Amino acid sequence: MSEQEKTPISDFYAKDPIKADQQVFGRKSHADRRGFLRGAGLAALGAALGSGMVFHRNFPAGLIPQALADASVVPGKDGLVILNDRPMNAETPAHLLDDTITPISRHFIRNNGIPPQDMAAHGWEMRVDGFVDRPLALSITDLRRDFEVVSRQLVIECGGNGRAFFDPGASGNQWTVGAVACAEWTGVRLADVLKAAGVQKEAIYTAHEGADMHLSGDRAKRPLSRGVPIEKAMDPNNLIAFGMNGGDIHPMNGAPLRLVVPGWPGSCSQKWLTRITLRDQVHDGAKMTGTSYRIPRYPVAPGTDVPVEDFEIIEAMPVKSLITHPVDGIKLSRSSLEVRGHAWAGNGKVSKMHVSHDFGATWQRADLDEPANPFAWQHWRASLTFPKPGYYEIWAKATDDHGVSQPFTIGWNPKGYLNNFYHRIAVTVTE
Ligand SMILES: Nc1nc2c(c(=O)[nH]1)N[C@H]1C(S)=C(S)[C@@H](COP(=O)(O)O)O[C@H]1N2
Ligand SMILES: [Mo]
Repeated sequence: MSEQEKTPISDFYAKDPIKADQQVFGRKSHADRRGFLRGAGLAALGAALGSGMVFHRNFPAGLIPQALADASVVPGKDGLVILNDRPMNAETPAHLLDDTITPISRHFIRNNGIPPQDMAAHGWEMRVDGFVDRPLALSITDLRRDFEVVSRQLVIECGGNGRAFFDPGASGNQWTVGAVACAEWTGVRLADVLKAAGVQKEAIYTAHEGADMHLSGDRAKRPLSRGVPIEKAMDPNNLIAFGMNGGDIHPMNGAPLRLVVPGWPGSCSQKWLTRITLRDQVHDGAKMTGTSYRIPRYPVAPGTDVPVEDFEIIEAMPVKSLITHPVDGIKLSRSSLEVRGHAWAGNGKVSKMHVSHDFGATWQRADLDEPANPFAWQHWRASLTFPKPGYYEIWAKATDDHGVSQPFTIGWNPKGYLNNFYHRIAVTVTE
C-alpha cells in the first residue's frame, strides 16, 4: 500500500482522534472496548485499506488493521511499530534510531492510560506539596521565569525494553529493542524546584502525578504514579521539561510538561505532569507496588515463581547498546562494513564498546564518543571486515565505568524487565 492510500485514516485521526475512534470502533468512550466497526468508520477504513474488510464483524474493537499498524495514525510519528493502541505503545526499529539526537517523530511512546484531552501549555499548572516548607503552584511561565532553563540530551528507556526475548515469556508490551530514545529536553532542574519549595527532613521519596486517565475511565484511579528516593530526585540532571528538540513536546511524549529522570526506568519520568508530592515513606502509587517495575532480590532460574515480598524496586537501568547502522538483515556485496550505534548506562558512563562478527569468539574495540552531557547516549563506530561470503551476525557489547558488561544471556525475571543482552543483527555477504 502506498503512502498516498494511507492518508485518509491518518487525516481522519489527525483532525479529531477521539471522534475518529468513536466512528471507527463505535465506542462511546475510550474505556469501552466492545465497539464494532460500522457506518462512517467502516467506510473510512475501507478507503484507507483500499478494499472492504470482509469479516469486519469479527474485527476486535481497539485494534488497528495490520496494514495500517504503523504510527502514521499518530500524527507527528513516523516509522514506529505499534504494539498496542489502547493504551498507545509504539517502539522504534533500531535502524531508525541512527540519529545523534532522536527526532521527535522517532521517540517511542509508552502510555499506561489515556492521554489528557487538553494539553495546552497556557493555563497548565503543576503543584509541589507534601513535606515541603512552601507548597508551590507553578505555571510553565513561572517555571521559565523563576528557574534556570537548561537543555540536556537524556536517554529515556522503558524498564520493559527487550521483554519480547524472554523465555518463558513475560506478560506486558512485547518490546524488542526500540523502547529507548535520546532526545534533547529543555526545562528546569527538578532539584531547583524542590529546593525552592523547601525540602523537609521527613521527605524521603517523591510521588509523581500526571493528567492522564486510567483505562477504565474511573477518575479515582491513576494509570501510573511513580516516584524516586529524594537523593535521586535531587540529582541536577533531572528535568521538569517543557521543550523537546528545540520545539514543543509531542502530545504522546507528555506535552506540555513532563519529568525526565534519566538513568532509571522510563516510568519515573511522569508525562503530563501536574503534581509532585514529597512523602515520608516509599511512594505507594499506581505501579509502585506488587511486582510492577520490580525484580526479585536474587537471581532466579527462568520460569521461577517468586513470592511478591522478594521483589525490590528497580533503580538504575543496566549498561546497554544498540546497532543503528546497518539495518538488521542487510545483504552486502563487499567484505567491509562500517557499523555504528549508541551506548548508555543508567549509572555512570559507558567506558568501552566492542563488536564481534564471529559470534563472540573475538571482539573488536569500537571507537566510542564521550556523552554530550551526563545521561546522554554515547555514539560508537567500528569497521568490520568479513573473510569470505556467507552469513554473519554482528554483536555489540558495552562496558560501563564500573567494569560491568552487557551479558550474553537474559537475566530472566518474572515481569520481563532490564533485558540488556547483546544487540545482534544479521549480515549476509554475497559472492
Ligand atoms: N503520566 C504518565 N507518565 C508516564 C507514563 C504514563 O503512562 N503516564 N508512562 C511512563 C513509562 S512506563 C515510560 S517508559 C515513559 C515513556 O516515555 P515516552 O512515552 O515519552 O517515550 O513515560 C512514563 N511516564
Ligand atoms: Mo515504561
